Amino acid sequence: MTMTYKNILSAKEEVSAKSGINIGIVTLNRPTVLNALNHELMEELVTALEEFDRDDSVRAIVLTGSERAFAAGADIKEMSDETTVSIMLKDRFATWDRIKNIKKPIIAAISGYALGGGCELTMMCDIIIASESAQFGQPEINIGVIPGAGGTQRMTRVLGKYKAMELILTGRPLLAREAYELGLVNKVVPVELYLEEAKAMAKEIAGKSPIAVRLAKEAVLKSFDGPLNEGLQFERKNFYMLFSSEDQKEGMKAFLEKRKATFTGK
Ligand code: DAK
Repeated sequence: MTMTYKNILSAKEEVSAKSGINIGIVTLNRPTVLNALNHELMEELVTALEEFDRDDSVRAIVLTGSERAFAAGADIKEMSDETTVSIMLKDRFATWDRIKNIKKPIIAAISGYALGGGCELTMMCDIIIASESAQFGQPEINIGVIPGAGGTQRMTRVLGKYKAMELILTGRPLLAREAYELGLVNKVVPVELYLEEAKAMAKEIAGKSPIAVRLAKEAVLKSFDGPLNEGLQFERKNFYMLFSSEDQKEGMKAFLEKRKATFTGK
């Protein structure tokens, strides 16, 4: 059963008629504040993502906002009166950390503002499709703080030290084309198409072996964690593991028999 939420929308879409295979779509929905990420929205978002992660019929997830804004950051109103002690004790990052544990691929469909926490949330996704109007930035410096939900780390890993330093110290956003050239987004498409493009990518991935997709995502993310050799060993272990799946047998057999594979996720 799909739950109803106050600050987000959550829906499933079938990959093809009667396939029984779905993609999940989560839409941030606080339009009056440009989808500012308050705690209630983040709790709902994580609940919806975890629900899709548990649902065997869902093979990939699209995360999106509105045409005007994916999210203009964490909710500044909610944060403004916090003190060091109060913000530490609330431990709101625990909610954000749960997104790291989502095993299915998350494709971000971004239009308009993806700023501050909105940019950090985008960078927690696995693939990023942007509309021509998208802009990505970490403007926290303008309100006297720094990125807190991973921006200094994830942006630096993608853009390198100098570009990340410039963006984080000036607060200036990157426009979609520039973000594409620098490798922060996978694809830039006209505004009318960004959501469709992200759904198409999700549906393409949904046709693959879910067990191989899961282990591939895990292995790619592992490359951010530590030394190359450790990552290579981790990748190899996942590769070996797939040879005990039925999907590996079916995938290779189908190739040799020149037919399309039918994956069951076993
Ligand atoms: N928070 C709260 N309200 C926001 C908001 C935000 N981040 N961004 C926009 N709004 C509200 C505006 O106040 C306005 O509300 P009303 O005045 O109509 O009541 C409404 O959305 C429309 O915004 P504007 O009138 O400003 O619209 P414009 O088109 O003129 O400007 C803008 C759009 C995106 C350039 C501007 O709104 C803007 O600069 N927004 C703030 C961007 C920003 O500084 N973002 C970074 C926030 S700091 C954490 C996790 C994450 C974070 C921190 C902690 N924990 C788990 C503890 C992350 C921190 C951040 O993201």
